[in-house]
Amino acid sequence: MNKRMAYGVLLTVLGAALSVQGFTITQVTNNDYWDTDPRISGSNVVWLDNEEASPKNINFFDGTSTTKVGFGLDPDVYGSNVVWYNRGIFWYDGTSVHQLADSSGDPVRPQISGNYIIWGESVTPAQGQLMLYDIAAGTTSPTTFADGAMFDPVLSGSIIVSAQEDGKIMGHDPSTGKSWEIYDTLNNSIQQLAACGSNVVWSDGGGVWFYDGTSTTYLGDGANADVSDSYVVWVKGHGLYFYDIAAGQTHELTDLHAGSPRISGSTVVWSGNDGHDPEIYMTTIPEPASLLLFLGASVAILRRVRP
Ligand SMILES: [Ca+2]
Ligand SMILES: [Ca+2]
Repeated sequence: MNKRMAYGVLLTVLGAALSVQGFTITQVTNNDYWDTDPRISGSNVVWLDNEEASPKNINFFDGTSTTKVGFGLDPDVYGSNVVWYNRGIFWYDGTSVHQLADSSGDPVRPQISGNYIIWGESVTPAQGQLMLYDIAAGTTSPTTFADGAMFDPVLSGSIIVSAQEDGKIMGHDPSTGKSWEIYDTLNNSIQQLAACGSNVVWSDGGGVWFYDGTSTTYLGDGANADVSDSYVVWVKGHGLYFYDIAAGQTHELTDLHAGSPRISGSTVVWSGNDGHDPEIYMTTIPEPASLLLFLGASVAILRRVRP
């Protein structure tokens, strides 16, 4: 490689690095009614709309087209599976809809990930009961794994992560029945827990905290955080922020009245106001860490060809 070629490589990489600031944002919806509560799995997105007053439509976007799969609240998505609440718990398996629970247990907030669907039931009003549907086995059973009331249980892969009232964040593997302490926050006001692999985020009512399996980082003011294997996203004021875990850096993604961000890998979805009503937006965060590695390699090439 001659010197001119080496400079060419370097300039190309700098151009790519500069474009990191410019996100390509896709507007998934464009209408006159409210589109809210997005959830994402890969590039598949679900959300609610209030085109009809009530119940709300459950929309499923597969990256190309949108299908209305049901009516209700609290949608969640995993691959082409969708779950939601509508005086019971419903599951769309990509082809057909199944009812997993009726209204008798007062079920709430279904979630799906890996082999499981979970939801809460307030059979005993003082303490919620977590229910578990095993997709492979086709069975539903109550699951209890931690002392004290559980808050915001979430599914991460096939692991249930929840906060206890004493501030401990616990993990539970339904396939083995084993439970363990992930991290003791020493804080009894944990809200809005989210988890992905060994990454856990939560809000304490004032700001956003991130635990990577080893150490804890306070990310600053904000709420409604979500985490993937590479990034944390959250809302602060009217803006949407993300934290690049590998780089240890925080960036603003958009300041356009964004809310309810969710992330899968490096793809972020949120509900933002278009000036009239909320729409669903998504973007993929560029990968500055890998670009920097590439830039480092190019600088090394440049040094080598200098006399
Ligand atoms: Ca609109
Ligand atoms: Ca809309």
